[in-house]
Amino acid sequence: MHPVEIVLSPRLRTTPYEQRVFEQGVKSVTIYNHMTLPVNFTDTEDEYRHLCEHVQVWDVAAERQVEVSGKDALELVELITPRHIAPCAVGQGVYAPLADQDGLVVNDPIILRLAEDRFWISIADSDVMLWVKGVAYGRGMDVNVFEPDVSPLAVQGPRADDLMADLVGEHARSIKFFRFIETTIAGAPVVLARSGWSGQGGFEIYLQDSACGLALWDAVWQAGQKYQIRAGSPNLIERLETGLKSYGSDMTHDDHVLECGFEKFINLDKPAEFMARDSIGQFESKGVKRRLVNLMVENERLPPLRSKWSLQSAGRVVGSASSCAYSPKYKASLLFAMVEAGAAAPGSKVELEIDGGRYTAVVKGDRWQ
Ligand code: THG
Repeated sequence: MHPVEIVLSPRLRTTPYEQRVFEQGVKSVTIYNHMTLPVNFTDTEDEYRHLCEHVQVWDVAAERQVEVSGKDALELVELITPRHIAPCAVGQGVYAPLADQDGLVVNDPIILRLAEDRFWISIADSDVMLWVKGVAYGRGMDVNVFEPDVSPLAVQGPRADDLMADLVGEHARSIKFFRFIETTIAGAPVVLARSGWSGQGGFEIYLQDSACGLALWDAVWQAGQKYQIRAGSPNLIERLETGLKSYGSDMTHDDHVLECGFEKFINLDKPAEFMARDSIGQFESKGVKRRLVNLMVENERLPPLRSKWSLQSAGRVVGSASSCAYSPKYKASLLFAMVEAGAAAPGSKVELEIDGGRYTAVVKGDRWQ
């Protein structure tokens, strides 16, 4: 396949950082929540090595916020996720799958609590706001549901703490994982959280005024000079090594929350009503038919994956793989795949055929052991 250009037009939203992203020589973007999301500046492996050693700034404005505020805000947020949200403190975020009345995954956002009755649902790639507005209307709830002018900029990598301490002060170091503070950077109002889509540590700066995008980028860039900062983006190799699943690829609205490994983010006995309760209860007693698993093909560098790869066992299709990258750390191709429960136990083997080559993949545990 030759490279094909995506035509950027007003139908695809811009980000407040786009000018700097282009100046830094972005080579490829994808479309996420109807907005550009950078993919590569050099190449995935080069960017992976840099991310694991230094610090990068990522334009992740495409991780849009759906704000839910008003008297019934908590009740509405509880209704759309099987995770218990009430214990989440103001100034905290929680990773919480959204699930509909069939238990199917609508999205896998971080939910941030800005006030007792005000939340941001920081979404992956699906049209969450339309669904949430529909639920709120159907229930006659007293809430406001809208997309605020908020654009996250991630600072990720082992030097992120040093950079952020230089930029906003030493107190940045004491922000705990998935906690946030409200502050200003370069005059821009921001929410500063310790979070981000890598296992390398770092922060997400939720810019609350898109007119300040370039000023914010420039301030981060300036502070990053002594730490060899580069422009980057969520990295395919790093996220496979860390086990971060991507909604739309690794799980979709065709998949049940219990099939996607969300058990630890589900509180079936939470006191609040939630839409997926009955479905999850039934699935739990019947047992799931499929599971999202880690697969490893040792010593092979499999090609990039355009559409899902079919997986077989004993001549029968038992699932499909949705993400793949070669990991320098494990000297193996790592994959995420949805497979039949019978083929999902660590140590199980499945076969895949790519461009005439046949490979054996082994199911691995959560941390690739
Ligand atoms: N940042 C923000 N919004 C986002 C993402 C993000 N929205 C979409 C997408 N990414 C949401 N998905 C995830 C998935 C995992 C994590 C964060 C966002 C994550 N998980 C930790 C882990 O797996 O170790 C911790 C989970 C926990 O214990 O709560 O960080 O990146 N703003």
